[in-house]
Amino acid sequence: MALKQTILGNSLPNMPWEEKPANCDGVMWRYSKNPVIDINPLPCAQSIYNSAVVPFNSGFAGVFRVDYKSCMPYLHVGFSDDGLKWNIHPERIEFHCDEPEIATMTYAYDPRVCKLDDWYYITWCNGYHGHPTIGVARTKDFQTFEQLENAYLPFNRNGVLFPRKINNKYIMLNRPSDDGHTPFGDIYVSESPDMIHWGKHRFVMGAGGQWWQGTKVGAGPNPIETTEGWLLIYHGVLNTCNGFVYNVGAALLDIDRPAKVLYRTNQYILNPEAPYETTGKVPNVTFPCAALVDAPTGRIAVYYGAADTYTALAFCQVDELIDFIKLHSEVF
Ligand code: BMA
Repeated sequence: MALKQTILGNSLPNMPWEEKPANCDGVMWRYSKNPVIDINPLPCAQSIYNSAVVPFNSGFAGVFRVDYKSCMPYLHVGFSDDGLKWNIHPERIEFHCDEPEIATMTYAYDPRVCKLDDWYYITWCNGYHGHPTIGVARTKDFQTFEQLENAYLPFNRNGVLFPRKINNKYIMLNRPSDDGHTPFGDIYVSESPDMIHWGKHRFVMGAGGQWWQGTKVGAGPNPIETTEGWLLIYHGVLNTCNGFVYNVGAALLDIDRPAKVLYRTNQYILNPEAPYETTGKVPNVTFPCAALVDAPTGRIAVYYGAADTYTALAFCQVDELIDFIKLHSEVF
C-alpha cells in the first residue's frame, strides 16, 4: 500500500515528539516535561512566551518574545539542538534598517518566523509610535537582521506569512485590532508583490459561532500546506466574568484562494487546563505561534505561550487533526 503523505513539506526526524498518551481523548496532547521555557529565564527578563522556532542548520533557531523587568517586550534570538533546551541570547536583536523612521521600535511581541525563498522572515507586533502594527524583517543566518517596512498602518496584530507565494504573491494573514486588550478581532489576508506594499485585503474568518471563539480570533503558526488545504492553527478567545480565555482551534483554507475557509472547528483543540496555563501573569492563555512538522510521518509540534509566562509544547498528528476538523466543522 502506498504511504499517504498529507503534509507537503520536508522531513524533520529530529523534531521534538512524544506519542499520544493512552489516557488522552483529545486531538492534541501536551509535552510531558512542559514548560519548555520557565519563568525568569534571563537576567533581564521575567518571561519568554508567544515565540517562534524553525529548523535551522542541523538544529533549530527561534525568535523569542522576551518580557523585561520593565514589563516591556522585545525580541531575542535563540538556538537549540533538540528544540527543547534553548540557548537564548541575553541581548535583544539589533535590527538594521535603511529607514531611521521605521527603526523606531517602541516594543516588539508575538513574533512568527517563516522560511520563504532563501530567507527567514520575521513578522511581529511592532510598536510604531506606541501603536501596534506588523513589523517585518528577514535574516539568512540569525546573526544579522534586516528590518523592512511595516506591513500595515496601526492598528494590526498577528501577522502570519504563508510559507510560499500563492499566484506569485506573498501572502500574510493579519488581524486589525486596537491599542489595548482588544475585545474584537477577525482574520484577514493581504498580498504583496515585494514584501513591502501590502494590499488586496480580504476577509478570511471572524469571531463568533461558539463562545470559545466568540470574542476574537487570530492566526497562530504559519499555515501548513497539506493535500486537504492550508492547515491553520489559530487562537479563539472566550469572554468570561474573570476576563478572556485564549483557546486553540484549527481550520483548513483553500490552497489557491486562502481567503476561503473550507472547514473550521466548532470546538477547541487545546484550552487552558494545565497549571502553567491557568496560573501565571495572565491566567488561562494558550497562544500558539509556531509549528515544526515532519511531513512523512505527519507529526506536528506546536509551540505556544502559556499564561503569558511560559513557553510550552503540544503535539498532534496531521491526519487525525484533519479528520477532527472535518468532523467538527462549522463555517460561518
Ligand atoms: C493578546 C496579546 C498576546 C497575549 C494575549 C493574552 O492581546 O497581547 O500577546 O498573549 O493578549 O494576554
